[in-house]
Amino acid sequence: MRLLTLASCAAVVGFTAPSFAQETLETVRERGMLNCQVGLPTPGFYALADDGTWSGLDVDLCRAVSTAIFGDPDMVEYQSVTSAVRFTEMQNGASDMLSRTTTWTAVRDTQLGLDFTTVGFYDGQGFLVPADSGIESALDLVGATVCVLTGTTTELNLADYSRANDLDITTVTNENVNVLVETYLGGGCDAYTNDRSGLAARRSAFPDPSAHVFLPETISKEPLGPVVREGDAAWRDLVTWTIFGIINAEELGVTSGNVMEMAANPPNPNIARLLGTEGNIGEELGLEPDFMVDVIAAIGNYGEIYERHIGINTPVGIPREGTLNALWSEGGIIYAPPFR
Ligand SMILES: N[C@@H](CCC(=O)N[C@@H](CS)C(=O)NCC(=O)O)C(=O)O
Repeated sequence: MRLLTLASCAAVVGFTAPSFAQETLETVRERGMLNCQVGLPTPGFYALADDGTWSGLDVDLCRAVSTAIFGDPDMVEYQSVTSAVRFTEMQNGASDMLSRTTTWTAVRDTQLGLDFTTVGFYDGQGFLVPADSGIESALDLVGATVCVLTGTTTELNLADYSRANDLDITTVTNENVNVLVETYLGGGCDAYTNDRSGLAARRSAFPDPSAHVFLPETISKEPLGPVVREGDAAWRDLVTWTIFGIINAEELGVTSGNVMEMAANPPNPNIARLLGTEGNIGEELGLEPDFMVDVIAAIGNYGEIYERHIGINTPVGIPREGTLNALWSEGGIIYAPPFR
């Protein structure tokens, strides 16, 4: 553990040298592409179609940033790598941002030369078991084998939970989520654990989703959100405020359908500032004054994004109402500071 810490510190010294500082936006503009890191294709969050098109909630955050910069959601090169190497690919400069169901933790934020922007989805770790297994609670997993992805918070939480509850769980690990899911479906472990959203996403692509059920326990907090390199405050602001813009848009009732009309004739000062007809927030971020008009027209507001990719009318089917991921004004904790 000590060695690992030292290694990551060395990486920080090596990779957060001033060469990356304060120049990400310039680099992205010169390249003409945003390098946005996602995971191995996962329904709802970063799904890959046969024609090579990416889509999903996390993908839409890449597309939103691309639109904010270029006025075009498609100026993105998607970099799909395993969870185990995701932070290295940020540290070495390969990716400009990471948007892939990544949990904000103290160690990741303080020891890797990276910065979390904000939370795009509040999650927690759960367990999936075969419906005919007879297992009804995570506390029934005494002496069980559990499939878990390498290099994740999932792995660490599972170890804590097993120890705290004397479960003596044996882990079956792999860094490739596809191999892991095949192992679980082939009976190679008694349960599969991940963020509950990740379990819902995977289950939606199982041959028979209804043959697998969630156990009732949620054993951790997993606030998921995009990550940037430390040392470029302007870039961090750009990514963060693009996401805050999408959340504010939902709260203010601005949608992809009405944004043009609202921009032409803003019904109130909050909407005028969000859409750049008042104030200079866009310019301060190095963007056009009306960058949020383009973003909302191309991607929609937070609610539209959620319902399009993971909402109850999609195969992933994660309810929003009554959960942490509802807007704060509707009983959840999705909340963005104001555009002013
Ligand atoms: N949130 C955890 C787990 C991330 C994770 O495992 N994500 C799921 C999807 S929600 C997955 O299958 N990822 C595939 C991949 O990253 O390649 C973390 O940050 O360590």
